[in-house]
Amino acid sequence: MHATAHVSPDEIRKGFSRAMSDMYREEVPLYGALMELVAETNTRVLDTEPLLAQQLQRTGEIRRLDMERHGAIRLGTAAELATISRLFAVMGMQPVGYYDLTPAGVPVHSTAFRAVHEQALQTSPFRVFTSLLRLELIENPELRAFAETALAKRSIFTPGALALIEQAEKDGGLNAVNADEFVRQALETFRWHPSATVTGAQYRQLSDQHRLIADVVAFKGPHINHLTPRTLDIDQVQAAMPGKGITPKAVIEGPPRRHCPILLRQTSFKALDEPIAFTDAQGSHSARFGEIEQRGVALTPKGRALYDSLLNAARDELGAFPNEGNAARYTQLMEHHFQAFPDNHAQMREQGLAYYRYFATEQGLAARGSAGQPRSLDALVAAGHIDAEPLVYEDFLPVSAAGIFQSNLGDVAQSHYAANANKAEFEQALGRRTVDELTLYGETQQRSVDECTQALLG
Ligand code: OOG
Ligand code: NI
Repeated sequence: MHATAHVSPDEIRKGFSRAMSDMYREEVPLYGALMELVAETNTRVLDTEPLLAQQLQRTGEIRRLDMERHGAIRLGTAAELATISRLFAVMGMQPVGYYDLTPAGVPVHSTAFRAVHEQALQTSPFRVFTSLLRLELIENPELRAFAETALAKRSIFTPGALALIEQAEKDGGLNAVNADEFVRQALETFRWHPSATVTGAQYRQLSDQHRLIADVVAFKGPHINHLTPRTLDIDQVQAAMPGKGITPKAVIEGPPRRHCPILLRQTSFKALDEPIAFTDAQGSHSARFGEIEQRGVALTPKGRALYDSLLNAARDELGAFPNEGNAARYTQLMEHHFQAFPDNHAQMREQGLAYYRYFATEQGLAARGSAGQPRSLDALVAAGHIDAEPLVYEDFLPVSAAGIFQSNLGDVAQSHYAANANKAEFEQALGRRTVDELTLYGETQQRSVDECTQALLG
């Protein structure tokens, strides 16, 4: 290999994801316990559900399952967001989707940085839910000015990281030595700092305005606040958590339990208060938490509209935010309303509710060129010449994210903001457009159709 050959961005992301997981496991021992629980559960599920194991084998997901995780950070300024976008680009991650969290009383809007091609996702599916604080939503002008000044003073990237980002942009990549150094330098941005940049009184003022504002403004950098492994059965993990000394939130976010999982189900647990040295006193802050997720098939616009309407109907009928007191009723209402969502892949596919990946079968390949070979996709699927496998959802859900934020910020003294989506402003801060996730799913599905056509009819 040539000495200056570039490491693929996918390999850099894979290395970074591993380094981040190691750092977080060291910082938050409960994360290690959760990882073990998820690994045990996944092994058991694969042993007892051969059809699921076969499906994950077919799509390749079985090989990425162990390394599959997402994290989350919260940034303070447009400049921070623009630079993190460049940092993630070195690892082949692009900002996908736009999420407005203001309806849930959280003063941020967000995107998810992730790989966008199925092959790149296969190498490393690592994603980071990235939020930008909306300082304009701080009502008190003095506090807003204080927050702006505090954020203007900090620099969340090491000089080494900034230099390597520039080098990667200039040269179109990084060699092996620089890629390793990049991972080390980039990791520093996500590290936890047990000391704050403000006084105890200033922290309280920020926190009284909103816990999230204190979490962003009072610290040197955007510490990673959770790292979430992917489980194949979230109900099993949720039930086993108390036995490991972990108390999960009352309800699992997302769709109800189904035979054929759709989108994303998530549950989280509150992290402990951690000691913080303010500039003038000792105190504490709770920011870091644990979360698990189960991923299902990605939905088309039609499927997503049905999901949103059923979720809204269940929540309207509940008449309150889901909590410990109404959790059982919420589950019941969700199961009831979601009866209107077909729970088998053949129907979901035929009704155009979900995305699929198509694979030519042995039988199909053997019949290639024969007289009776069907020509249309549906006929080839019906004849067993092509398998349709669910295309996994790679993104997040705004209502679920709001539930995760809220359970970890504490429900006390929640602020209320008018729904306030402003994608244009977010993209202005980001310095580029966000990628539309539905386009990505459509493209992956189409590529798989093209491959089948090539293999069977080409
Ligand atoms: C992000 C919360 C959202 C998810 O998985 O939906 C999230 C945060 O608390 O910063 O991580
Ligand atoms: Ni999360």
